[in-house]
Amino acid sequence: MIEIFGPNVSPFVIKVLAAANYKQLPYTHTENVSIRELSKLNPHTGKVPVVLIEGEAIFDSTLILRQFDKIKAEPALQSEDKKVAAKQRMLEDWSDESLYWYNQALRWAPENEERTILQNSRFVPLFARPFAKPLLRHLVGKQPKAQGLGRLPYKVLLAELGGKLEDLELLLGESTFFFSENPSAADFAIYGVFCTGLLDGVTPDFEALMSKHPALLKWHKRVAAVSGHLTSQASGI
Ligand SMILES: N[C@@H](CCC(=O)N[C@@H](CS)C(=O)NCC(=O)O)C(=O)O
Repeated sequence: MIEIFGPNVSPFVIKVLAAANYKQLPYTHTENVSIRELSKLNPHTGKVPVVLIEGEAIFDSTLILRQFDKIKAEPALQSEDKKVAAKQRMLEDWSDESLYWYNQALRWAPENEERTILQNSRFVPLFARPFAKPLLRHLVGKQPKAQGLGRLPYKVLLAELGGKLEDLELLLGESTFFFSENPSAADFAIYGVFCTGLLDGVTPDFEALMSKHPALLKWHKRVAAVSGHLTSQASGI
């Protein structure tokens, strides 16, 4: 039994759900997890997603996907070709540890912050809703500034993110998925970030940047199709 915890607005939760769907693993999904529940489920990082597999808690989307492959080998979430698999792992990590922060910096920039807070308020318990704004700013909003990208002037941030999308389009080239004809953990990681960027009209500038990359939009639809995942709900397209 696989139990997935974490909200659909998190790129890492989307990554895990999409991968589970692609592998046709049966699971349950609980979107709302209180901070108290989360600290019990995942005392190590206190982050989502966290997944219970036969009662054992696994945290971090990368480790979760690796576990999925152990439970069910096919279809695999990385290539059989070792060199291709190495590139896929690098790209997955870059998406999780770098691309994610461009998106977070964008979401929490003054230009988008109100919409981000509105989108996230539903995860704040009712009794704390009046304090949703300072609470979310404190818990999540300050992170991109601590990481660094949140300190870039908005225009510079947009230009840099635009450059990353151009690079991704070049890396994808004529291939169906990144470095392969089959999707891997790298595709699901980037897919998660794009879904969040395109969700609920929170970051219209991300949508504008994406519209300049029809090949990436087509790829995004391909990943949505193979994972049967959230096509209308989270992909925003
Ligand atoms: N490397 C982790 C990152 C998980 C992560 O940063 N999750 C965010 C939500 S998108 C979170 O839980 N943030 C709350 C916090 O940092 O306390 C993964 O791949 O699962």
